[in-house]
Amino acid sequence: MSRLRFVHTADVHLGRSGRAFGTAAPEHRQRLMQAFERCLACCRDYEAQLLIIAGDLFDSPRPPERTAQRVRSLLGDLASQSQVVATILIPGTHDPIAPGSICERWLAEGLPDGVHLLSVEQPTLNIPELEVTVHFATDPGKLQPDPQANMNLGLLHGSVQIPGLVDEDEAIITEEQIAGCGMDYLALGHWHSFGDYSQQDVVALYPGSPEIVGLDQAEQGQVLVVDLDDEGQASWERVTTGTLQSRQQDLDLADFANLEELIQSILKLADADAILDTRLVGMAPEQMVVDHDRILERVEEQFFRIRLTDESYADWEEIGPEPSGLVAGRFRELMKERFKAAETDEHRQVIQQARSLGLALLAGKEVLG
Ligand SMILES: [Mn+2]
Repeated sequence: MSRLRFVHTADVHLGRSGRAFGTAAPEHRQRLMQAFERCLACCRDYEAQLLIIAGDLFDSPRPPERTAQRVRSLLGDLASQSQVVATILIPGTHDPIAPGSICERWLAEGLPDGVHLLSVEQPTLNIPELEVTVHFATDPGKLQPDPQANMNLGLLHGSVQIPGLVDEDEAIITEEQIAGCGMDYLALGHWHSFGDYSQQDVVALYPGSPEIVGLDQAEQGQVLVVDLDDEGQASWERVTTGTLQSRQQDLDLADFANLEELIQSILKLADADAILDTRLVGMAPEQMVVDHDRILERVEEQFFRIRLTDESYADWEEIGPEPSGLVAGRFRELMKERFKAAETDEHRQVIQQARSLGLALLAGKEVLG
């Protein structure tokens, strides 16, 4: 019985402009590259014979030249520094083979020994040392196993069809196509989180990105180390390659006497590797001005990235009857009317902030700066 060990990654998105990461975008690009390097280290550490990159290695068809050069030389070094016999690349949705693209250039120039970019023109590659044939297809229905090969691996970049969840117009891979593709293993790319879509005796996995690519990803970046034998038995390990961690924290404003206490409690969560999603909930103390810019200014450097969502509210009924003769009382009444007339949450929040600000001003507090 022969056995193959390979590393499967996809969706590395090197060179990403990462606008969602704001000022952390350049550091995010570095983290993506570091995760890719950890993926290569994983090939060495686990003595993998094959490295598979199932599309979107780059974030765009024309990544920064320095990024492309670095990848090329890292992949070239891999063969001499590890047991990896072949590295297999396919184009993805972000890095298609298009005029002027890096993929087109690499096809024209040729790649280092042992590095292969599959294309529609050259969709299959037999690797005699491993008795493996690898296949690329844009249409999963067109995958055809090589009967001479001991093992067949398919590489696809697209979405598995999940009724109600996946748009019809995305590249769709159906369960029937997976079940009937004749491959021993389908190396999927496109989705940024791990997913197991195996059907019958076909193992079909998304490894997810080796590092968190977007703010909505909950899992840490990882790659797959897969063992496959020639009887079609597969086992795999998910190896962490990413350093970023996504976290969520609800903060109930009723727990804080003032803005400073709220800021201090966010600072207690400080973590340079965290993408923190903070949700402000509950009832704000009457005179707390929830000034988002001021909070972010104080805390944002302590995190890789922090997001603030404000879902807090004012419990108007708890305030009770107000003396109508006083300016503050009249102000409260006016704001209450407006709050009740407001039609959107956004509007209600603006009113609530205006109310807190107004009350603080009327109480003679310093609220600006
Ligand atoms: Mn992708």
